Amino acid sequence: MPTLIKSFIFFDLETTGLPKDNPKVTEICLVAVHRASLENPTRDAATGNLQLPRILDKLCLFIDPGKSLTPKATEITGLSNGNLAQCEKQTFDSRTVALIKEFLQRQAQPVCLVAHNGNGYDFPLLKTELQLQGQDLSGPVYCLDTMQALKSLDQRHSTTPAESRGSYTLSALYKRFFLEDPKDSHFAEGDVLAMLLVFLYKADDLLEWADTKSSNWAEVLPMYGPRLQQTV
Ligand code: DCM
Ligand code: MG
Repeated sequence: MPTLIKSFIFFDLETTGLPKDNPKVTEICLVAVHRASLENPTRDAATGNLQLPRILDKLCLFIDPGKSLTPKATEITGLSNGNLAQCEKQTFDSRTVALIKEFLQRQAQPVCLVAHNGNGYDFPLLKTELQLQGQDLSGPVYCLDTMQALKSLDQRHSTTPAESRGSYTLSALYKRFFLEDPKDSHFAEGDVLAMLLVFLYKADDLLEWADTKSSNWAEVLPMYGPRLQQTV
């Protein structure tokens, strides 16, 4: 069980496709927020609406995936092999790993990675990309899947099964809490900022969840291994 998490690294990956496609990353966005900003969220003076914290560190990178995007992935993300190549984006290489590791190490420790459906998608795929470079994150890094945590919290507070309350996709939760669609869905930064607002809406519960129930990055299994990598 972790000690008090100091920094929360909200992150999202856009990719070439679904897990069955052995996807590669096309875009990664990490937004680091100190615990203090989550404990004391700011609100718009006029409307009372939750605001994004003023102090956010961001690392957003576009990446040449080295394999074809599925038509669906291109449709929803607006990214293609063509536009990534035209902008001369680099592959997910050892320098990408170094940037991510430096970014994490810049934050107050310990850190917790936060991703929506992270256990099912983002954590295992990031693990695969790191392993393809023969690397891994160092130091204690915790993980929190906001989809799983919010489902379990609803379950804890009610006898109604979480599933019967409707969808737990990021856009469905955002709409439930803020009564409008999130901006820039399927853009990594858009998804991260929507997730951060969803987190802020349930911050007390989720902070406690992170401190007591987050899992350990070291235990994340890769989505697939180097031998299963397929290129274009
Ligand atoms: N994805 C997909 N088809 C979908 C949904 C997602 O191929 N119907 C892949 C491509 C996205 C990635 O998953 O870049 C991450 O999804 P999201 O944008 O929801 O974070
Ligand atoms: Mg996304």
